[in-house]
Order: sequence, then structure tokens, then C-alpha cells
Amino acid sequence: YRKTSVIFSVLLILSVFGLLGVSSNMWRNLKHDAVSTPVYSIEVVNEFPHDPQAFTQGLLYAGNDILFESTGLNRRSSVRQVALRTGKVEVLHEMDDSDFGEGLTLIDERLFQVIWLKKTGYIYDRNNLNKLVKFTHQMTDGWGLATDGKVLFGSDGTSTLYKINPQTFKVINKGIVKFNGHEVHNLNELEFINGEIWANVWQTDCIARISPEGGSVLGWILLPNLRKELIAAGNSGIDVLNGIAWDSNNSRIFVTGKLWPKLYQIKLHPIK
Ligand code: DDQ
Repeated sequence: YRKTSVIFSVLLILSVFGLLGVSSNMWRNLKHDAVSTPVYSIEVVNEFPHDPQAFTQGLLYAGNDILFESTGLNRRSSVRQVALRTGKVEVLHEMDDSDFGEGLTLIDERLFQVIWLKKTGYIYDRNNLNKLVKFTHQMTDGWGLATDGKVLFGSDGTSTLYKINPQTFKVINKGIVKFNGHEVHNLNELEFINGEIWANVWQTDCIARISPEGGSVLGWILLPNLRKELIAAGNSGIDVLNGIAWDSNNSRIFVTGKLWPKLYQIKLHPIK
């Protein structure tokens, strides 16, 4: 009896230590991920007017202080060429009543746009916004679009980031975006910046910086102040942060939101 109880006690002590060891390892790994992922706050370096009627769903910078924007809402969806400095809509393509504009991206002279709640999208001529082609894609829905100049990157409101062939619209590959082992859902408007995908996470004031290879989160950008300050200034009808544009020649980052009266040029500051 004594022998059994000694063996039992030793086993008990060993298993407690074992459990402690496992959990502390797990804890260290989790902490390591969270600690090593940089977090950025933002500084506004410039403000520009933005059409407060524009339910921004896609945004990109095309050079020469010109932006292209896709807007949503039924009967109000559009593709538009916008002057950065004045916010003026220079060319407007009004979409069919049944189409809800979503992500937009530019490859050479052609703008690619996806549609909310449909598996279709359109290609437009960037010079006049004439519709050229209707296409069908393989995502579950059309939310965000971006490009590295060769392939399309797409999001559909899930945690999946797609790489898509811009000629055939077939999925080349796809990955689940994860942070600390948790899927990052609601990936929305996308931008390709210096080899990374930056994604608005729907209904948050955060932008995730994502590795296009593998889908890991490389950093978080926190922007709650933009929306808060707009609301404090009396803009009660505004919706979420959405829309990232990148001027690669001058390293300028622009962000705006749905029905926001302003578009911001921002700078990042690491806070951790
Ligand atoms: N999405 O951007 C998350 C993909 C779609 C958002 C759809 C929001 C619909 C709002 C309808 C408001 C009607 C006044």
C-alpha cells in the first residue's frame, strides 16, 4: 500500500509539473506572437475633402493627384475619378441599380471592380470609365480588391485572402489570415503596399498588415481617432473606416471611410 501511494504521489507531482510546463510553453508562444507583432498609431499629415455621399468601398491612387473610388449602396453605386486635392468627382460612372460597388483596383489601363452579394465584377477603361467586360470570380462574395501589378488579391468578408488570375479570374491560391492562431474575419477593402496586403477589417477602426504569402498578420494599425473626431465635429451619419490608397512614388498613405467628409494622408508611428 505504501509503495503504491509513493508511486502515485510521484506520478501526481510529475503530471502537475508536466501540465505547468506545457501551459507555460503555450503561454510563451502566444505571448511571443502578440509581443513581436508591431502595433502602430497614426498621425494625420494632411486632410482633403471627400464626398460625404460616397459610401467608399474601393480606393486607389493612380498618380498625378488622381484617385479612383468605387462606392456602394443600391441605386447610388459608382466608379469615379476623384481629384485628391479638391475631392471633386472628375469622371463618374453610375452603376446599374441592382449592383452594389465594392473593391476596386487598377492594372495598367484597366480598373477591376467586384460587386457585393454577387460573384460577378466589371472591368472599366481608366481613361473614361466605360465598362469593358463583365467577369465571374470564384470567391464567395466580392468585398476587396488589390494588385501587385500582376495578380489580383481579393477578399470576400471571410478570413480568406485570395490570389486571382486577372485574365481567367481563377483562384491561383488562397490563405486564411490569422493572428495568434485566431482567424481574422471580415477582411474588407485591400491595398498592396511594399509587398504587403493592408486590409480594412470591417466594423473596426483597425487595418491589418498581412503577408500575401501565408496570410500571417505582420502588424496592426489603430485608427479610432479619425472616426471619433469626425463624430465629435458633428458628422453623425458617417459609417466605418474603409478605403486605403498608396502613392508608391511619394510613399503617401491615404485613408477614408464610408460617407466620411474627409480623406486623410497618414503616417505610422510604432507604439510597441
Ligand atoms: N460590405 O462593405 C461590408 C461588404 C458591405 C456593407 C453593406 C452595408 C449595407 C448598408 C446598407 C445601408 C442602407 C442605408
